[in-house]
Amino acid sequence: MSLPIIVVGGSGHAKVLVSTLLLEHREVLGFVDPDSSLPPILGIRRLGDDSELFQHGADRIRLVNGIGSGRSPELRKSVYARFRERQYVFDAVIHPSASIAPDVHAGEGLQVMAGAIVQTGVRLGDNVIVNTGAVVDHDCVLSDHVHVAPGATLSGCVHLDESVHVGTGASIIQGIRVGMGSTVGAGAVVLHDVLAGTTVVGVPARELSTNIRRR
Ligand code: JB3
Repeated sequence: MSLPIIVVGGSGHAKVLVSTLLLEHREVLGFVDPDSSLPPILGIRRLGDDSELFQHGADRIRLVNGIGSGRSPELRKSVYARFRERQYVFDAVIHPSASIAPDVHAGEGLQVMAGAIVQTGVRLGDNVIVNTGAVVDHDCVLSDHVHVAPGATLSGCVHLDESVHVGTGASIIQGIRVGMGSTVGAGAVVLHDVLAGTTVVGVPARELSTNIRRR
């Protein structure tokens, strides 16, 4: 039997998740968010801030990470780490219209939104988002805390290191590696490997900035 859920965060990303959870007839107790002005989400109310969570034992509830990676990818990762340290478990949220090959290996707290496709041989780390209508083709590797935004396409054998953000509608050709913490801008077409800590934009994608010092 599945345990009731509390969603961490109460804005846009949380709304999409709550919508899917309700579609799947999951019991959602509420959401926690420091912003007390937030209205209910599809009838699901704010319970309080994160301290409210600790009223519920880690063995009694499951969490869903409702923080996207829009403004700060680090926030989503730090919220995940903070609650995992205290033994809370994050449930997966998979929209029923998503297509996921049976041999896909997924870590904890996977989120796959409506219409997304995850092909055979793919390996997904913890706290990964494959957002609405994104395509992750065969044998890709998505490390922990990766976000593939709506409509982005990864061809076969693409490797995204930890905390990579692939922007809306971006495309990455087969066999490319994107280094840790890098960002691929919306609509970019990536034809070459991307070093860690780098932002690439455009068609074909070129480096916009990097936080890595090179000689
Ligand atoms: O593009 C799409 C389809 N979705 C975007 C998603 C991936 O990322 C979406 O449009 C947004 O760009 C973004 O969604 P998110 O994270 O819902 O956006 P934002 O409006 O920035 O909301 C973050 C929420 O996290 C706010 O309500 C904050 O108050 C809340 N928050 C910040 N720190 C926190 C904490 N909530 C909790 N529980 N704990 C915190 O420490």
